Amino acid sequence: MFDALTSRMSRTLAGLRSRGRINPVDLESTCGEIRTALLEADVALIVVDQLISEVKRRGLEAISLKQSGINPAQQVITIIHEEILKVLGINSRPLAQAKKPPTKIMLAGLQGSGKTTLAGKLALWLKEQGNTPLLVACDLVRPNAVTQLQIIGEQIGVPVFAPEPGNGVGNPISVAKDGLDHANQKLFNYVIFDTAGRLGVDVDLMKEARAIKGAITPDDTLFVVDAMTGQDAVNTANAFDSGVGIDGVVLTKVDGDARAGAALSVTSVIGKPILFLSTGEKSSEFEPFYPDRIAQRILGMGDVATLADQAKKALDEKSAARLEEKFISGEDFTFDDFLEQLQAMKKMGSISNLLGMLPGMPGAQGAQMKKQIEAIDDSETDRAAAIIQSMTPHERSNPKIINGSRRLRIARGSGNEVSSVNRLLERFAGAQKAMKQMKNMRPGGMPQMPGLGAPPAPRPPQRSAKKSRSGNPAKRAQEERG
Ligand SMILES: Nc1nc2c(ncn2[C@@H]2O[C@H](COP(=O)(O)OP(=O)(O)OP(=O)(O)O)[C@@H](O)[C@H]2O)c(=O)[nH]1
Ligand SMILES: [Mg+2]
Repeated sequence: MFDALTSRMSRTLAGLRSRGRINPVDLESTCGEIRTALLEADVALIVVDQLISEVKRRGLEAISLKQSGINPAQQVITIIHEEILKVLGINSRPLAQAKKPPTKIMLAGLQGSGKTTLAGKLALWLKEQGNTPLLVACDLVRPNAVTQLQIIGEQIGVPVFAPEPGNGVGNPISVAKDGLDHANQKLFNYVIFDTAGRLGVDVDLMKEARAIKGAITPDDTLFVVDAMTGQDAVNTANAFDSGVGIDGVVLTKVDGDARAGAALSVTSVIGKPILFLSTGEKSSEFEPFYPDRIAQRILGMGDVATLADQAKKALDEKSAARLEEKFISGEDFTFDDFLEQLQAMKKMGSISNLLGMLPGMPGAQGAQMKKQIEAIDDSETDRAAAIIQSMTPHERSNPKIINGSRRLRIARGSGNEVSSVNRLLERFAGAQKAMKQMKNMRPGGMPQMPGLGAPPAPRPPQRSAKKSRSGNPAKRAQEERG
């Protein structure tokens, strides 16, 4: 996510950090580098120019003031951070909540922007917080759109209101109204309306979306935009804002190699906040948008707060406490614990997404670490889980008994080669050893993020996670969580 931008920005900041003293010429060249980085990431020109002129103005002021005890280069870094935060954080706010439930949320956007996927993600996120969401299928244009939402609803365990054949077919407005009536009757506290998209902005699309909006009067109308759209994102957002009226923005597909800058400018150009990021195809790959965390990510400072949130969510408190107890009492780390960690990691999302949230490490060391982590692909996690699931409970808690014939049985049972089983056993032995060493190093201290603490992400992520926890972002995370 924002990879190219992040790496250029962190290089510029690293150069600045190494200086301490800077003069107006240095400031000028730093601003030039930032400007290029932002423009290459597709951030809208008007946004870039405004940001650069503010950084210059405030930077020059900081240089000329020469406050004793304050490092001017560091001050400029702070200014850059604040100015990026200003761009990302315009009118920042959480999702609307109606005084009188249900809260009505309408999704609008171009075809394929990720509305239906997002409807599911949003519903799951709300449900996990103890709400009772209802999904309403108002896309009657694309064949299968209703079925797609029904399948998603089934997967996440959220009811879907859809038109009965012959009832409301062809009329999304009456489906929306009926869906809302249903939510009122059955006391759902959130209703999410998925609407149809079109290839380009067109009159029919706007008319239909406006009519649905008029019928249900949403508390939040969210414009869903694909981060890969490029410069057109700003124009489309403008068209939807004047045609339908939007309250907030959701960026989807930010997991791609997208430069994403255009989408990031949307909020600045139309003055509406970004509320969520959609970061993958899985229902769990979704995050509320915290401008501060994203600004840190873009500047290569990592986003340990989001990482910690996801770890907490993935490894429920009970199992975390149980693991900690085991760890302290010196009990052996078993394959059952290992499996639980693997599953927690899976719930946290793909390795490459997690990677983007770790603070950047400069130079060759950072590049090497990144390569090692990337080598652990998600399919390997699935394979490891399948192998462990083919072991008997006795084998899982006593891995030492897994001899040659057992290895063969486990390999066959899980549809793998014996060599894969051998590799996993080796990795497991390494994890067990690492747990023992960690226990000796930090008596009574379970790593905060056990899901990341052991293989299949072997040692490098362990080190980096630890490093980042002691740094500023973690403190911030604690403060944010209260
Ligand atoms: N990688 C990635 N893919 C996504 C994301 N969100 C959605 N997709 C994929 O994008 C495609 C389109 O998603 P939909 O949710 O059907 O998009 P839509 O806006 O509802 O499309 P229409 O109903 O045709 O207007 C699907 O293949 C999704 O799996 C995301 O955050 N990351
Ligand atoms: Mg759809």
